[in-house]
Order: sequence, then structure tokens, then C-alpha cells
Amino acid sequence: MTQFETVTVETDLLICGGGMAACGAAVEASYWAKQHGLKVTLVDKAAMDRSGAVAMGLSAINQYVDLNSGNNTLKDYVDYVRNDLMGITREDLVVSIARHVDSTVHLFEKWGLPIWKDKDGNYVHEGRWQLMINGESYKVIVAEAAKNALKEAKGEYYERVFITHPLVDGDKCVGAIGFSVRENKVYIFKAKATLVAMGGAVHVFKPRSTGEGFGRSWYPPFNSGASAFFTIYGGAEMTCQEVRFIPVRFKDAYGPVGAWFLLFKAMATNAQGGNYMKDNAAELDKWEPYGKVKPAPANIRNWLMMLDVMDGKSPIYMQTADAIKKITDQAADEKEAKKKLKELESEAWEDFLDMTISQAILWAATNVEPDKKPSEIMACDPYFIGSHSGASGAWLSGPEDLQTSETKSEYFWGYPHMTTVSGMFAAGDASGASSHKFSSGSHAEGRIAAKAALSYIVDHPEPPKVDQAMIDGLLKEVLQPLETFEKHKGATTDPDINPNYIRPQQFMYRLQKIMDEYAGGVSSQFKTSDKLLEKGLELMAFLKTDKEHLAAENLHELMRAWENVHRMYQAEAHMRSILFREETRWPGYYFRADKPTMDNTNWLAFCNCVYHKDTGEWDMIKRPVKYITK
Ligand code: SFD
Ligand code: AMP
Repeated sequence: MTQFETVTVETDLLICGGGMAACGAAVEASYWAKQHGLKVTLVDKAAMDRSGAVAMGLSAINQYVDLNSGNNTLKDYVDYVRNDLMGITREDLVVSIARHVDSTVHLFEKWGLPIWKDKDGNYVHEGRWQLMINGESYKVIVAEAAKNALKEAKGEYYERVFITHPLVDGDKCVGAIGFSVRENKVYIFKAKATLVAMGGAVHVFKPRSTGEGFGRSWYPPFNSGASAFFTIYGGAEMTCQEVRFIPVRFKDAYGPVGAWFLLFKAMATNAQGGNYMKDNAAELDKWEPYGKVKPAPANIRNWLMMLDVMDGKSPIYMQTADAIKKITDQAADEKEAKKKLKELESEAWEDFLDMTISQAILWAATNVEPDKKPSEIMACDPYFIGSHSGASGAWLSGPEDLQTSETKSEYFWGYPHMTTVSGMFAAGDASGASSHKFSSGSHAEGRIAAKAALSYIVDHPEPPKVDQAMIDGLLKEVLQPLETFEKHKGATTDPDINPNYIRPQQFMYRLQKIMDEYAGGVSSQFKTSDKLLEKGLELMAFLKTDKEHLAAENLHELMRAWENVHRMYQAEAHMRSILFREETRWPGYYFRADKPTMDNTNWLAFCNCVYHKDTGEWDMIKRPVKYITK
């Protein structure tokens, strides 16, 4: 067996992840750490410059509240988020982020991010809350600021170190364990407070892409449920684990649609040219009071489209040519129309090149000229992303000043954005029930949570108690797949087929098959039921026993092994939560065939859960939805 060096790192604040939330956390924590003489350490499984969802860049900043303009209020934003999530949202957390997000956007601009400006020097809005950016290098710019801040505060960052488990002492988080994906090193991070910001999860469900395209999905393949596992396994209460996100995207390469819908005012139609948003409008009555809000909730937009798909009216098309024609028709003369067309053409290509390069390649490869013919769109596979139009994540304490006499006992237990585990904070996709924070809001939430974590450390200066027996047990468990492979690899001539072990890829295929067929994936047209879920959970229990037989040939495959263990826990929390919520609330995300309607009397409530790692049991908890706005 290969020898591993054990590296122990002692720090005050540990930031797990290097994405938008983690970079925000690094900047803010470094500022406060300097004042208090504290140490901040950040750990990313990849290289911060290009890690996480923003790796390829983005073409828009989706949360900018623009409070200074006086056009929008915090209540406007909360109304938008609450309606989009069909009433299920923690308004205190949404406000906590929304009141700070504009300053984060101004920091991005100061650090060099080009935000589009009109001729009067004002930001160009994609929609009410969204700003257009030249964002190919978005993540590089944000990561550079985070690294500079850490260096200045004598903090540290570790890249290509994969976090597997939290370290827990009683009801307190005291750090994390992980391994290098490049060298034979295992890392023990001992910390007084830990901030979880390792993104959401993809490939829990079978993707639409197959064969050579496998791995192409909307959500980045590198975010594989580490945040969910970390918080679940650490004993934190989780929320909205049923609230997956299914975006509608350009088909096969998953290009963004926001610019087409909002900026270019394009319409989507079925194959016969029918406008499903209008033709299926009668359906909206069933989902009142959210069915008829403006803009229609993302899942409802999906649902009206899915009704046409189920009626055999696909392909569904984004009518790009019509949208372009409508804009160029407004030109004063032919010359101006030509100029406008050129502008629109380059904006449309940049929209893809900034964040989904593969869509530009697919358009080029299939001779698409957006001003001449429409392009297919479709609903993607389900993802777990608490920062977008999903809501899954840890259940957090809200800030005290945002509580009402009614919410305080439910939503406040100390430090803002701390989980129910002492010293464990969460932000971005890792935190639940505060959707629509996107890249900018995740960065802002990272800053808020980091500041709170630093004040927690100042109040709890005692060194973390880390039990050596726990570390020894985890070290063995983390490296076990390498040992299993070494021990048994000679038993067969094909290393993929072996009675003594299962390789991570096969494990993932099995997980995806269970989720796809029993929990409402693509091939079940996002439909499930109590009976399907019960059967799925039965099969999941078998998969869980095979976790002990995972085998890894090298460090890369060891990472794959743990990624899939993380996904499995996310999957189980998801199935249990759908089963617990006895209604259908987000028909365009998943549909419970045995409970096909929304039940506001019983289920305008949060569905939370807690995992007990010693017994393997889950508590399912219903928590009240209480609004702070009138
Ligand atoms: O429009 C470990 N998002 C968009 N936001 C916008 O503001 N504008 C857009 O234009 C957006 N578009 C978009 C978006 C997302 C995606 C996937 C696409 C397009 C294709 C949303 C934002 O990207 C999202 O809200 C934030 O990035 C969330 O921030 P955060 O920090 O929660 O997640 P992250 O940035 O993905 O970072 C995760 C980090 O964790 C690391 N990591 N590190 C150590 N150990 C492990 N085990 C780890 N597992 C993961 C990652 O490496 C990464 O550093 S639009 O099309 O919707
Ligand atoms: P997307 O590219 O779909 O992620 O969208 C970017 C932003 O625009 C997100 O804030 C979406 O919620 C919003 N958006 C996209 N399409 C629509 C639409 N048809 N109506 C209202 N908002 C939309």
C-alpha cells in the first residue's frame, strides 16, 4: 500500500471551497482576521481561478438589487423570490443577502470586471435584477481578489485538495479532513470555525448527455454534493432538500436562455408555432396564488412547456429569428438595421462564449444562424443548487435584526448564516431556502457568513478539540478504496469487472439509474410517487452497502469515489424529502403523481431533515414558513 504523508494544518477559520461564496468569504474574513490577529485558510478541490460554476465565466450578474436608484426595494426582491419558490422561502436570509449584494457587485467592478454600460454610463440591465457583463474572466478576477486578500492577511489557500468529511466534536464542527488529488498527502484541518462553500450537486440524476457527451451538463461536473454531504454528515439540519432546479436551456450544449428571454424579448414556441405560455395559461389557476404572478415562477414556466412536450408538440424552439427581426425592424433605415443586426449577432455569440462555450461550438458545428432559424430548447436534468432557482441547503440562523417577534424563535439561534452545528457556517449553494442569490449573492453571503464566523471565533477562542481516534478512523476510511483496488485488482483480467469491488463510475451509474427511474428524472418526465420513492429508497439501501466496496486505482479515482458517496447522501435526502412533502408544489421541477395538487393548508411549510450518522437514521421535520415582510 502506498504511503501517505499526513499534513496537519491549524487555523482559526477554515473555508471549504474556492468558488463565489468562498472567494467572498476569503476577502471579508481576511479583513477581520487582520484586525484580530487570526488565521484564515481556504481549501479548494481545484484551482480557484477556474473552479466551480463560474469556471467558464458568466454573461450576466443575476442579482443586483440596485437599491440606490430608488427603483427597487428589498421587499420587491423578497416578493420576487418568494413567488418564484411558490411561497417557500426564508425571507430573513433573502433580505440579509439582498441588502449587501450591490456592494459586492461594485467590488467586482473595482477589481476589473467589465459591466456593460449604456451611453449615459448606466449599467445595462438584462432584466430587472440582472446586469450584462463581459464575463469570460469573471472567476479569475474574483479569485485574484480573494488570493490577494488572503496573502495580505497572512492566510493560506490550498488548491487541489479534496475535502471529504467534517471533523466534529460533540455538537461542534472543529475542521475537516481531505486529500490532495495530485500528491500522496492527507490533510487534517483543525479550525475554530468552518465555512462550507463547496457548491451544489450534479450527476445525482442521469444526465441527458450520453456517450461522448457524458459529463456535459448545465451544472459543472466538479460540484458533486460535497457541501450537502459535509453538512448532512456533520449533523446539521437541512432544508428544502426536495427543491431541485431544472433549468430550461438550449438543447444539448446547455447554453443560457436568460439573455434571449429578457434582453432580446424572444418567444419560445412548440413545433407548431404555438405559444405554450399563452395556450396553457388555464393551467395557472391550479397553482394559485403563485401561478399568475409576474414574472411566472421558473418551475411554472417549465411546467407549461412540459405540458406541450407531454402532448407530443416538441421540439420546443426559441424563436431567435423573430426576436432579432422585431428589434431590427425598429431601425430608422436599412443601414441602421444592418448595424443593429451585427450588434445583436455579436451579443448573442458572446452570451455563449462568456459562459457556455460548447453552445457556441454546437451552433457553429450545426450551421445555426440565429437570425435565420430558431434553436431547440429543453428542460435539463435536475440539479441541486440553492443559489439559483432551487433552494436545497443547510438550515441557517438568520441575522437577529431581521427577525420579527414571530420568526425569532424559529429562525434565529446566534450567529448569522451559521448552521445548527456550532461553528459550522454555510453560504452560496451550501445554504438553503434563500434562492436567487446567484454569483453575486453567493459572494455576498460568503462575506456575511465569514464576518459572522470571525465574531464566533473571537467569542470562542478555545482551540478545537480533535479526537485522534476519530482522525485515525477517518484516515482509514478515506483511503480504503485505494487499498481495496490494490488488494483485489488481480482477481480478473478486466479491472472494471471484479466480484470484490465496485468502481466509482459504475457506482454513479447505479445511483443515477435509481434517481432517474424512481425519483423523477428525465426519462420519467420528472414524475414520481410515494410507491416509486419507497422502492427507490429500498434500492438505495443496497447501493449504500456497496459504498464499503468502492475501489480506486489512483488519486483521481479516489476523488471520484468520494464524489459519488457525497452524491448518494444528497440523493437520499432528496428522496426522503419528496416523500415527506405530501403534495406537488413545483410541478415543473418534480410531480408527485399520487399527490398531484398543491396543499397550502398543510404544506406551506419547510421540509427539513437531520441525519444521525451513528444510527444511519433520518429525522424529517416540518418547520413553519413565516414571512418578515407584510
Ligand atoms: O444565468 C470543493 N449562475 C449564474 N449566476 C449569475 O450571477 N449569472 C449567471 O449568468 C449565472 N448563470 C449560471 C450560473 C451557474 C451555472 C452552473 C451556469 C450558469 C452554467 C449561478 C452561479 O454560478 C452560482 O450561484 C454561484 O457560483 C454559487 O457559488 P458557490 O460558491 O456556492 O459555488 P461555486 O462557485 O460553484 O463554487 C464551489 C466551489 O467548491 C469547490 N469544491 N472544494 C473542496 N473539496 C470538495 N470536495 C469540493 N467540492 C467542490 C469547487 O471547486 C468550487 O471552488 S445562468 O445561466 O443561470
Ligand atoms: P437563465 O439564463 O435562465 O439562468 O436566466 C437568467 C436570469 O433571468 C435568472 O434570474 C432567471 O430567473 C431569469 N429569467 C430567465 N428566463 C426568464 C423568463 N422567461 N422570465 C423571467 N425571468 C427569466
